[in-house]
Amino acid sequence: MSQRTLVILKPDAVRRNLIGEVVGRIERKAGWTISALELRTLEREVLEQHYAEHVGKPFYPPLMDFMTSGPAVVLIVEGERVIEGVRALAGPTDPIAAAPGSIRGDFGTIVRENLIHASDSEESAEREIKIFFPGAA
Ligand code: RTP
Ligand code: MG
Repeated sequence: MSQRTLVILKPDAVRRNLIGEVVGRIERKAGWTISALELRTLEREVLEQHYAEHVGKPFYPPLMDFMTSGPAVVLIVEGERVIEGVRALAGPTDPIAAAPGSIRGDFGTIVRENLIHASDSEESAEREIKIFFPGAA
């Protein structure tokens, strides 16, 4: 089942020069294609839409500060079961709980600075793609 997903390499991944490492892992999966890719400093208004479900949570204000702290890389990736697949490559939210071999497990230690976002469902993917790439409907 071909799908599309919205992926963000968070500002920690860009600061630590891990763009190639992370994009490389995605590219090496058979049959997946990057159909959009942009380096950009995310605006608060855009992130407020993206993280609407987390408004009011204690981690929301520091998350917004972190996500606007420098450039990020935003991508659309397409391919077979790519939604579940990129989340499997990323590993669980907490990098210490993430297995070595996963992106978060290999490179992260801090829950907030966990390197990557990937849509968690088809509905989320379509919603998030519209937020970050309004022209890619
Ligand atoms: P994501 O949406 O980024 O793929 O991550 P997720 O589903 O694994 O995690 P979620 O619960 O949706 O949280 C979104 C992002 O907020 C930061 N976070 N900080 N307790 C904390 O300090 C905390 N909890 C979450 C992380 O950057 C997480 O990816
Ligand atoms: Mg999430």
